Amino acid sequence: MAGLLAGAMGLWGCGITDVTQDSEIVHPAGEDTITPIDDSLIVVGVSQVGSESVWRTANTNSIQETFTTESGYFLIFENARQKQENQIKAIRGFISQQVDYIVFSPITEDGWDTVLQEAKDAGIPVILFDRKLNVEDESLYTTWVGSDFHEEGEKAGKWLQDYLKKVGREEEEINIVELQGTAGATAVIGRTAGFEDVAEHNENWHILDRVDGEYTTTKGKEVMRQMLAEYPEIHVVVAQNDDMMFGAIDAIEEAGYTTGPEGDIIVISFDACKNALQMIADKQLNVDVECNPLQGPYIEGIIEQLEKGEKVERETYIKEQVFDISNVEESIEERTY
Ligand code: GYE
Repeated sequence: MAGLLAGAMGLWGCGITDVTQDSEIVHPAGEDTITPIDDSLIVVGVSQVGSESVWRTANTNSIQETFTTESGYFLIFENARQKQENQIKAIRGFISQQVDYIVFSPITEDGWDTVLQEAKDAGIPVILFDRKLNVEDESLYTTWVGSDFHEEGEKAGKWLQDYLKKVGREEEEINIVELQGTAGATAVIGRTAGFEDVAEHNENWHILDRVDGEYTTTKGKEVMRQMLAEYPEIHVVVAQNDDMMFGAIDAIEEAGYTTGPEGDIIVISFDACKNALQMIADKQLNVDVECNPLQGPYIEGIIEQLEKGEKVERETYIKEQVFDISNVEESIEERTY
């Protein structure tokens, strides 16, 4: 167990830790607050990507609700606010505090070798959740848990293929635009490639553009507006998360078009949060490929195994489904995020 102090001045170099409003340990700016780590608990340092989306908030909540003192954990939670340098800083902080486990979702895939070597040298196991990373030495992390993003992209493509057939449009020329999330993130790489694999087999599909919408509603709306101005005929919008989809549909409606099964533009989304599922029921959105953010219990399961000295799987994929008008009703009620 770690016997040091969480967020102690000096350990972090510049005085105030970069913590979130969601943080378990808060050090208000200017105050020399020190929260002692409880040695009897398992100390887990979590570096989260940010708070860009509904998905991310649900993911954070799941982690914070799992790693409680009642369950035997001392959680140090850091929000990197979309910056890799903040994640690296947080991980270095976890190392100097001698946490028992470093848990993080890498914002993008590259650039982790040095800091993870430092974690390895300190003997601290690294558990990745949600996104993956590229390192030369695979032993720099213990395990990963998250979604099969390539499969998610493929599911979106296959849904479109089946749908166009069903409505008798499989021979038509289909213009598609994609709104992508954070450049270099695993979810973007996988969803884009998975969709592309299906698109390749449909010669009448034309991917006109792929634009970075940063996974946010504001940016999603902005880039959708630009694409509507640039391309006279868009038949399908693929938004790589719900937040960008909300913004895109706003922009489409403001431009005088409609969306959904009875509308002008087919809209495909990812994540499947409650509001998006409701939009399927309301026939505003065609389909949503689920990405499950409730990963806290999976991470805890891995830590329990490691605590017992058991070998863990190198990768754990979470099961997910596809929602459209045919199956959405029964799932809206039980959705918690
Ligand atoms: O789809 C998006 C979030 O990495 C799976 O990041 C995650 C993605 C998710 O901000 O909403």
